[in-house]
Amino acid sequence: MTERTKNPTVLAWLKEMTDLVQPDAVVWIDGSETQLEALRKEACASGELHKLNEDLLPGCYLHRTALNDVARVEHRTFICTPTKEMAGPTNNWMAPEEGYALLKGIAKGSYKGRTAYIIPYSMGPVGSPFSKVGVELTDSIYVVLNMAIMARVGQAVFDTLGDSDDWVRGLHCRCGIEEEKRYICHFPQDNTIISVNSGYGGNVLLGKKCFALRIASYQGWKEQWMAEHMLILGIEKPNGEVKYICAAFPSACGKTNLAMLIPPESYRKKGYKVWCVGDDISWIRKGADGRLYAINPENGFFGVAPGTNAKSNFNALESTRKGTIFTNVVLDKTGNTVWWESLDKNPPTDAIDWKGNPWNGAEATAPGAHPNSRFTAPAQNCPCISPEFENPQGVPISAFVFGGRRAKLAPLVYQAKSWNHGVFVGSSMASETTAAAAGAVGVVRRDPMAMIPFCGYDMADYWQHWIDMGASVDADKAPKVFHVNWFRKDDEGSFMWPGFGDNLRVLDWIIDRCEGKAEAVETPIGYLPKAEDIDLEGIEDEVSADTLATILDVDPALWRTEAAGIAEFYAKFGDKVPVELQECLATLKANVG
Ligand code: OXD
Ligand code: MN
Repeated sequence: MTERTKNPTVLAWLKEMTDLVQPDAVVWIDGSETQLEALRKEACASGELHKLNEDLLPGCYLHRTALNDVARVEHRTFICTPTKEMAGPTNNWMAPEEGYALLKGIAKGSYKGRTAYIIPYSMGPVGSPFSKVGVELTDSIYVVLNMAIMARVGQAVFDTLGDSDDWVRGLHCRCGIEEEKRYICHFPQDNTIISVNSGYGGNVLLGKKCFALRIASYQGWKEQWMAEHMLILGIEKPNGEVKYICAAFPSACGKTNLAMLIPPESYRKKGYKVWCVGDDISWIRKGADGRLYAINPENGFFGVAPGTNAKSNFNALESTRKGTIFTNVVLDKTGNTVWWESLDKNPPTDAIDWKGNPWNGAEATAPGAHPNSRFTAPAQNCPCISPEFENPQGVPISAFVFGGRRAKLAPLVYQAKSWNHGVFVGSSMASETTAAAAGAVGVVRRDPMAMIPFCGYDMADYWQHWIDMGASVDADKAPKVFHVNWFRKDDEGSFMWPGFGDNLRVLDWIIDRCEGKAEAVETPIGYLPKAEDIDLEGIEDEVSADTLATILDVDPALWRTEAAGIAEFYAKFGDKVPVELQECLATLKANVG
């Protein structure tokens, strides 16, 4: 094989891995369109991909995973730190030697009869001071083609890496897609990820959750930067100034929708615009001017298809109209296009469902697309992609926003009183379960900073890292921290806030607070807007003054229960919870008394 790099650490690792998995052939991915197109053709010939209507969906493909392999598998995801304590109470842990022995045993010889693809990729623009390199070895063309959308892939990556040892090793082996032998293991001390027996996105596109969150959160802790499960959006005010927000939400809270929102008409008329920098992950560093800057390390969107439609997220839908890979959605045989639940009211009648069976949307009793079916779409397709998307220096962050689904508790928005109080707010973030997830509805699940499944080390150390990052920037330069809740419900169970594009009304107040342009009311939990400072022009019929007052209220009795819930959650971390956060909890308890 012609080697594409002279990096001795890359070559040594590839030799060790190929000796282990024993492929029939080895292909270096150079990122060229010619090579990718040849792979698409090969995958179509083997049935791994299905080419969609070139006129309606140019360059788009459909893939179906195995029926037992449709989502991330948190219970089979492990952090393999030298001790269990280092992984903390919220991660599954395996000793590194045990992890390597088990996974190498499974991987051994698993590429026999198959081709090994070597994918050099950069998370972040190639050469940016924020960016990091990974090399993924995979036996799946689907993985190669998805990685080529989600990351910057190709020869330029090896060229910038040079002889450096600062790169993340990722071995992916499809094996037999056996559920009971599926493992996703992370070795933060070795910059290594091994994933076996899956072909589903989050488990196998190793640059995404595995590297850009689990390994990178650990790297950030050691190197004084942050890897966060946050979208990044820019709000352009009528005067042309753009302010950037990073926001973290647990799943099923509309993160991709917020990242690409379309301003309400009254805001559009005034000249507001929203720019999407990223919908899932932020890497954050201190800039030369002492402010915090963020990049989106990804190059595409791996979004959930069902629920995406022209009303909920026009920009996401537009992003999927070319160069996109769809996974586990419905194939409309008539037009050779795709469909998913809630795309529109016209499900195809002559179709194939995600399982590969004939499906008639007019009569079907079961969904045609898997609820976790996905699109992998290039970020550059997004009509509101930020002009700063490729900026190697990132964008300056004015505010961090945390959120969750709370039917009665959290007000529409509140501001933390300080950076450390903001860390407390993020650490106690929670969502109530919806009918979309298995199990009881309305159960409070804590998901600090939306990082529970993605933090590569002890979460209490991670909170301390947040506190330390805040201390490293001057107080007047630190982003302000907020909490939002789009999901307050009335006594009949109806949502009280319209959400979607109207969430800009709340983000607008947030930006005004950051600029010192809006006043606030001090409450036991933080600063709340004055009702008159939330602009309701155009939605006065939907959100009455009484409704707004209700979703801006703070009920001490509910917050007493919440404080007890936070204390119970913190108890899991023993005496590792930073004293600053314990103090915030004590203050909250005293305030709601
Ligand atoms: C995702 C997730 O797919 O957070 O982005 O699960
Ligand atoms: Mn995510």
